[in-house]
Amino acid sequence: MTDTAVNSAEVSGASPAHPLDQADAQEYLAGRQILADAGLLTGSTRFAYYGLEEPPKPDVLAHAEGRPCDRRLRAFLIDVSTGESADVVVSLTRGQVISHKTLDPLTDGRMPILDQDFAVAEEVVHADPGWRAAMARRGLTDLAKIRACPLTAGSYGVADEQRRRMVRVLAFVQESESDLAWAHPVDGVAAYVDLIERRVFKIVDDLDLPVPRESGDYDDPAVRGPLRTDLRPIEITQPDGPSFRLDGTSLEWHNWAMRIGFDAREGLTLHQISLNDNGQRRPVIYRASIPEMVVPYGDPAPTRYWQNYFDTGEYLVGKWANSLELGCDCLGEIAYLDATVTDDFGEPRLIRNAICIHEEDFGILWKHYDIFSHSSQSRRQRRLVVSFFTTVGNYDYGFYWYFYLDGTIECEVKLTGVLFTSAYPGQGHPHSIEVAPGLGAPGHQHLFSARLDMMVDGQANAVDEVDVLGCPVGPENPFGNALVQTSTRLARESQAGRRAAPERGRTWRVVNTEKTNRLGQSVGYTLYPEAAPTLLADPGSSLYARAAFATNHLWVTRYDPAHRYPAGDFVNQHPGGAGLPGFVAGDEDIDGADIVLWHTFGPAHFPRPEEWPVMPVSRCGFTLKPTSFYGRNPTLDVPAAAAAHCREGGPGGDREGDREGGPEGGPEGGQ
Ligand SMILES: [Cu+2]
Repeated sequence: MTDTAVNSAEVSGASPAHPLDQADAQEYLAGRQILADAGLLTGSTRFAYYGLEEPPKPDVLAHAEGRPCDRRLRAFLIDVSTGESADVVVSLTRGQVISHKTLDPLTDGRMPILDQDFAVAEEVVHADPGWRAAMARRGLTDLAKIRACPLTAGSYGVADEQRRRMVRVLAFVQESESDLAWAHPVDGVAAYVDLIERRVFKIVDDLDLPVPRESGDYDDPAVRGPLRTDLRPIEITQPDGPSFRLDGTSLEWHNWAMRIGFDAREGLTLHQISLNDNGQRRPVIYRASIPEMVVPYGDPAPTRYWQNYFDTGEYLVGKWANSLELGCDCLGEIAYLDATVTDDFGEPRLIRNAICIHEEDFGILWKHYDIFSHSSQSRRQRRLVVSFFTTVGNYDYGFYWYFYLDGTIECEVKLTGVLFTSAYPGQGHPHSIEVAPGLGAPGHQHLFSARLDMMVDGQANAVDEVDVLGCPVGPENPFGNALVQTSTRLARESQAGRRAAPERGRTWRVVNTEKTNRLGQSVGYTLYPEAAPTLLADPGSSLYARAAFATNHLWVTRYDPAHRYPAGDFVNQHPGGAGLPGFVAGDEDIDGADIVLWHTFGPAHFPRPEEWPVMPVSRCGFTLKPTSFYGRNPTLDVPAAAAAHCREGGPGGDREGDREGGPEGGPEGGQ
């Protein structure tokens, strides 16, 4: 095992190599200086977000032909003494502020949670006599043992809430430094904190259930028991090194090429994903990311009905990315990329080893024993993995993108960490599951939105909804066995808000309207959804308007550089209606256009006791497969594994001379 970490701070110099490269520390500082020179930074200014303002797609594509791109940064600035907020873009190239928009929080929403809000919320509730009295009534007087969790407030049309930058605070008891506070929720008390006035303006003290006692300290021998001793080592070795090549942020592996980006809000971003097809570079996706997720909880209790966290738009998942450890988080021949984000003051902070890149054996690619020729052939699949992990409060999310030898792309989110808990109200409670004595875990959903800026063999793309149907008995189908595949073009944005239909095997095919394969079929890539429920909250609920993106599995929009976030730019306390409903309001033509797919996925999660006190990884995601993109199986050129017995083949099988010196003939073998 070797750690071949590439330090992005070292590779990026004064001018970045590519317009999509992450902003580096020097650039953040230079942008900060421009903001300061423009008089936009005072002692009470904080950066709620600071990141690269990517050039629009036409500019990036023109850059490949030598046209330079303006290098820009976007900053969300908030004055924490007044709450005044502004969305500002600076040009590093021109050394000036390009745009400055002051937000109206009642209609535009508010800035995401700041780092300092965690400390402020705890300080404020600890100092509040009403909250202390509520704790004391429950026998909790040692404030040092009470953790306060600042939770985004949502928007419920309450005037006294709308006018404030606020969080709602739930409390947990942490008995000792290593104790898992989530095991001891102080249920029934919610403090509403005004983050600008720095005070509690309301306390909801609703019910009095005992604080669950059982320890959740999963690393405590008294809780976990003795460690298993029968797990023998598994080591992954690639004696000749991995088959990918990382040059700065440009990544190549077998026929795949792409650029790796990272953003404080979205986390990992993938750009200009393409395939080499016999020397021809064929684009597939211009940009792929997961720019939003929401976790709505389903407990209607007065102290919980508002629990629905937009982890990306409200907390910024990229900012909370983990530094990954070789041998623990990532196994094998790993390359890492660092990420640079900034703190509340716009000062750069390096997250070492934020992005993990490696390749994996993935079992059988294809296999056949032929009963007539007696040829026996088998090839092994492998995949390139690009991933990062982030921690948002109690939950940890791993975002994994997989690229396979046969052109398949997969996105998988790994959900782990600790369940959000409540005191369990008693047997038969319909909205939560008892996961430890007296400890409840409310049912909830995790709804992710993937933004897939498609470019299948060029920019003239369209989406067909493809269903599979059985046919009734009739003159053309006398025995009732007929199957048909139906294909319906989603020609306008208003027709492209769609839901999965597992009973029809529904998929969505992105086709190029100008190019065909050797069989005359439109070249395409098919999106295979997992078809978990869309947003289950009532259509009349506040959340339904705020998370409108999650009410469909699919949306298709015409490319617009301003359409980046499916729940809008400023999600925190936004009253609703931003993002996708607005993007499709113009009902643009999307047939043969430059289009973006937005795909909602993720589970409805009623926890199991086996997910307590720390949750084994649960997975969700989606798959994209080439469909008529090629004219036949594109992996016939993958050589058999190197082991001699893998190369034997039957009488009509393995042919001499085909096995040496192939570009993908890396050592591989075994099961
Ligand atoms: Cu969950």
